[in-house]
Amino acid sequence: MRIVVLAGGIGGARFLRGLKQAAPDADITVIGNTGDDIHLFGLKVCPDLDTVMYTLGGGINEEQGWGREGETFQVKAELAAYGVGPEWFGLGDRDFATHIVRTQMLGAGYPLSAVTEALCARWKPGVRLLPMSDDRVETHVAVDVPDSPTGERKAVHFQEYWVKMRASVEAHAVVPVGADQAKPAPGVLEALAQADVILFPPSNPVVSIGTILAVPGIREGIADAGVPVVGLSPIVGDAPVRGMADKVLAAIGVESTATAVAQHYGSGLLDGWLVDTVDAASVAEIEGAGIRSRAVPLMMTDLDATTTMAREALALAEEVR
Ligand code: GDP
Ligand code: FO1
Ligand code: CA
Repeated sequence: MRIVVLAGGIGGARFLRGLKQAAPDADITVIGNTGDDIHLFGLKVCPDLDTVMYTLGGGINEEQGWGREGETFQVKAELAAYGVGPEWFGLGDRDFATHIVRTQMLGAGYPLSAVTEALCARWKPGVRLLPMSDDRVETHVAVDVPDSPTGERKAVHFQEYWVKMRASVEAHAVVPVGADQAKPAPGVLEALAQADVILFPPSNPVVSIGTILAVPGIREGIADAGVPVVGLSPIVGDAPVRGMADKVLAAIGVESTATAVAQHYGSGLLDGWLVDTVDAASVAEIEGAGIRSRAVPLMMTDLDATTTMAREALALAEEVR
């Protein structure tokens, strides 16, 4: 079976661990979000690709969910001693090596997809990890300029909004800058066309899956595949399980409920949608919107629970096939 998964960082990566257990013989292609990518200290950092690669390859900091295990921060301290920031983004010494190799290869002319394949040769994630695009896409967030008498707004990089500001102020708009001009990376449309099932893990609907869908051709590729498309809600009991997804959902006028997110994707895109058992009352409304729905436990507390979630997603795909 060929499975294609659209993934952000932590939610996507953790789900993929369960999916690999649930379908050990499947051929899994991951289309990763690159809208979170940022250039720092002259290096290209791809947080979501790295989170998937490290999580599936056994190098992730488990508690944090991003970055390397056993990390140290000597380079960061030395940079700070030179007064070189930003200090709000924690790049560790081990992680730095990944960004150095990536940047060196990009400088030599390799596209991001080839670089990602090369990095994965070390980590062996057990899936084919493709960036959504080889072209630069950067998510920016429109926020108020503090204390502006004229109500001015400015755009900040997604990482500045998420990590530095901790999404503490209202997001007026979320814009995947460059997405409209971006092309799907080599292999992306081919994987969709050959897929037997397409899954949306419990990733951020706006800045992870929404960004991937903003690359022209990907949404069409999913629809044209003509196979079951099943998602799992990242919203449980009217709040994100982790992180501040509610802030970016509000920016696009979507409530933080499992139902609203399903309706946002819509029956034109989604065939099935899993909600958590605490949201069982939403199933009828989601089905009313033309999307088959089931309520099952959706907390990725351990590998067994996550594997069961992946099995439920594959079972729902068979039901709607
Ligand atoms: P990011 O790029 O690191 O933010 O990761 P993703 O976009 O892949 O996933 C983020 C989303 O995962 C958040 O909106 C969380 O609500 C969701 N999430 C994290 N852990 C769980 C979980 O155990 N269950 C569910 N249903 N969602 C989760
Ligand atoms: N997230 C943070 O909250 N603080 C950090 O200092 C931070 C550093 C960082 C370094 C490398 C990397 O791959 C990811 C990192 N993240 C950090 C996570 C990253 O910002 C994620 O993209 C967002 O948390 C949401 O997707
Ligand atoms: Ca992300």
